[in-house]
Formats: sequence, structure tokens, C-alpha cells
Amino acid sequence: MQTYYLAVDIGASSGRHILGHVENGRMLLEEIYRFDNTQIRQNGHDCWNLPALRQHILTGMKQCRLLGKVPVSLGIDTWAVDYVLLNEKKELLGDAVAYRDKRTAGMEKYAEALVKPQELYARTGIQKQPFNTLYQLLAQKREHPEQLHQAAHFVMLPEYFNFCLTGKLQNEYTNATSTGLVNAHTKTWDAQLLFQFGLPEKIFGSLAVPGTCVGSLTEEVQQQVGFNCTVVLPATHDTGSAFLAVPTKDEHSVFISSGTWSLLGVENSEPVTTEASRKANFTNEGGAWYRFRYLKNIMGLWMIQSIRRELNGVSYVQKNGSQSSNTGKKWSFDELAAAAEASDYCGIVDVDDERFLAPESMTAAVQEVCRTSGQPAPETVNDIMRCVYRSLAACYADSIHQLQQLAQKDYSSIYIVGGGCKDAYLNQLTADAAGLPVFAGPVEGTALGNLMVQMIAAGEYCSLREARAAVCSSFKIQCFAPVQEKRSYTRIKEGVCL
Ligand code: LFR
Repeated sequence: MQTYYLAVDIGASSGRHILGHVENGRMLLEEIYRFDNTQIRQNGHDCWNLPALRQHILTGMKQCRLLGKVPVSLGIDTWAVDYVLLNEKKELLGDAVAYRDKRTAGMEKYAEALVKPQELYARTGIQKQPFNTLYQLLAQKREHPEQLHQAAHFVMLPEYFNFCLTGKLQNEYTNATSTGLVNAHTKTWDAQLLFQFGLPEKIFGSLAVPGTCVGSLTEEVQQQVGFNCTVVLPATHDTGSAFLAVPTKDEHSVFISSGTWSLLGVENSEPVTTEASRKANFTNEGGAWYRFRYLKNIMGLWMIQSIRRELNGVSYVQKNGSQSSNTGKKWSFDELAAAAEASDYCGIVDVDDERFLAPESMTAAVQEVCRTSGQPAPETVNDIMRCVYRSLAACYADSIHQLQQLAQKDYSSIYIVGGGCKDAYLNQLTADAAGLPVFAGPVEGTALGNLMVQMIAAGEYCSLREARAAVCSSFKIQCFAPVQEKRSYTRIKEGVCL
């Protein structure tokens, strides 16, 4: 009789239910349900479709029952920063606005007038991104002051889904740090910052750490899914889970969690909140066991996904139920990589450019950024893809270089986990651009990290070190050696064809 654990891992574009169990020390995973995560336009904003996501969570759970593989526990992780507010009766106030929505425009300036960026970073260690929860809360306060007034609970999305399953409200530490409102040194909400930003301290609940049990399923949910189990907190921020699953204990490795975003960095035992670090916009996100993920957000596969959606005539925000407007060719990711490989286009863009965050058309944005940086705009699919691929690899290499300078340390390998590690072409470009070997896998890094915390909480492994060692022996890791001489970062950054 096996003991099963269930990871519900929801990303910005799709979600999955992965069952895991341990056999002779090895971890075995089984994907039992997968679904698309499509945003909806609501009250003038791009929003997450909470009822649909909740339904998908339940449908995947029912699948466990159908398969006769009922988990002893489940954990939910999602992307970070997004939240909802609940009133005293624990009812939703307003919508779950999605982080790429434009409501935060102008909020950074407003926040800077209240707290100097230097002070904010010294206290929280969190990077400046227009979508940070802090700016979202300030935008909500401007548009709907009554919602903040009525709010009794600030709840991040995995916590909201846990609440739907258990009826229990519990804030979680790793995701909370992504709000930009948790003090990196005290590891709890920064009351002084909340006061300075005019946010009500009472709505921010105590922070539980990964491994904490939230509760059992409510009677109603038990009836719907046909079983009971414990809901456990993993690192509910997906990147927090993904980093746990990196199969190395090498102190000289750089990690990349590759999905909609590419999160590139290392794990530290203390936050780095120096001015040099702030200027490089490296972030110190809280992790399980109070480890810090010191990393940079890189635009990532979002650029490739967006171009693919455009070519295939699909929108990432559902408008009036419309789906595909293209009845012609549908591009797969493999075809797009092959297209890039077939081109000799030389231009390169800075993928950190905010114009790539939520453009109407990613293709047009790439062309515009090329033009405004004095390079010919790529016109064909091949050239556009080549530009994006090389720009991503260049940014990875550049960020590793920055990391080396900030940490005063040399790095000798790159570990890539997550869906993006299946992209052999990008892995090879990355190895070449950085002049370092790339180790790719496991693909289901986030779900695996989620499961590892549940398994450690249940006593299957006695430490993260032991669980990581089990990842090494359980999954195939592919190596990409650099085949070209190490390239100069500045030359890549300047967009010179190498
Ligand atoms: C990745 C991720 C990143 C976070 C971004 C927005 O899925 O969680 O870590 O910066 O999404 O939440």
C-alpha cells in the first residue's frame, strides 16, 4: 500500500495535479490532471478566474479517487504577488486582479514619495517590479478605498484556495515575502512600512512556514471529491518550491527556474540588502527553512509563449468568450525553436525592458525595441524567434556575471528546472553564452519541491539535503556543455553578432 502526496501546482498559463510517492528511497511522480489558466476581463481589469481555478482544483482531486490513489496530504502553490481581500464574514471584496494588469501604473512613484527606495530595499530586500503586491495594494486603495476599509483579511491566492478546501485562513511566509512588505531580517510583516504606506496592519495574519498543516477538507469538499486528507503548506510561492528541487548541493551552481518567468539566482542563508544589490535589482525572496533565494526575474518563456499565442491567434485574456481567430498553421514550441535555429539574425534586445511585460503584441514589442536600439527589426518568424532566444541566453549570461560580481564568487555550472528546461536549443545557447555547463531537469521542479516539503513533513525524508539527494537519483538530468568559447558579456549586451 503506497502513501501518496498531491501537489497542485498552478502557473500563470496552466496548472497541474501531480501525485508523488516514494519507493525504495526514489521519488515517483504521476501527472493526473492538467488545465489551462486563462484570465478574464472584469470591471476594467485583467483578472484571475477564481471559480474556474477552484473547480479545476476539485476536478483534479476527484481524479485521485477515480485512480484509487488517495493522497494523505496535498499542497497548493501558485505564482507570487497576487492576492484577494476578504471581509469580516470571509467574503471576497473585489476581484483577483492579475499582476500584469495595468492598475499599478504610477504607483512606484507614489510609493517612493512615502518611503525611499533605499530604505524599502534595506528593510525588505525585495526587487522593484511594477507588479509587486505593495503597488497593487496602493492601486486598489486609490481605486477602491472602501475595499481596504472593509477588509479583515489579506489572502494570497494559494491561501485563498486552501481556505476554499479547509475553511481555514492561514498566511504563509515564502509567498508573503513577495509582497515587498515583509522585513527580511525579522521575517515577519514590517509594521512600520505598513504604517508608512497607510495599509491596515490588522489584515495581515501571522506567517506560517512551509510544512505547517492548515487543516482537513471541509465536509462539503469531502463529499465533492470523495475523500479526506490534510492540506499542508508547501513553499506556496512556486519559485520557492522550484528552487528546493534543484538537484545539487554544489555551492558554485547558479539555479534557473524556467517557466513563464526565468528566475536566476542562488540560495543564501542571509539576505543581501546592499545598495549594489538594490541597483542590480536582485531580490531576496524568503524560502522554506528561512533560506533566501537571491535572484533576478528574467522575462523568460513569457516572450516565446506570447509570440506563439499571437501566431496561433489566441489571447491570454479571454474576451467575450472568444478563443482562436486563426484557422491556419498552429505553431508548436519545438517548431519555434527550430525556426530560431534556421535564422542568422544578429540583433538582440534587453529582455528586462518593461515594454515586454504585457504588450498588446510581443512581436511588435520586439521589433520596436530593436528599432529604438538602432538595430534592424526582425520581420520573419525565424528572425523574431532567433532574436528572442539569443536575447534570453545573453540575459542569463549577463545576470550570472552580475551575480559573480555581487557575491565576489565564481560560479561553475547552471542548473535549470521547470518546463523551460525541455528547450534543448535554449539550454545550449545558455551554455554557450555563459561558457558554463548546463544541467537540465527535473521538468516538474515546482511540483516536486511542493511534494518534497510534504514528504519531509510526513517523515519520508529527514531533511532537505536527503530529499535533494533523492531527486538526484530519481530523475534524469541532461547536460549541455558549452561548445563555443566563452563570449564577452558586454559584446552580447551591445547586440553585436558573435
Ligand atoms: C514565477 C513567479 C515569480 C514571480 C512572478 C510573479 O511563476 O512566481 O517568482 O516574480 O511569478 O508572481
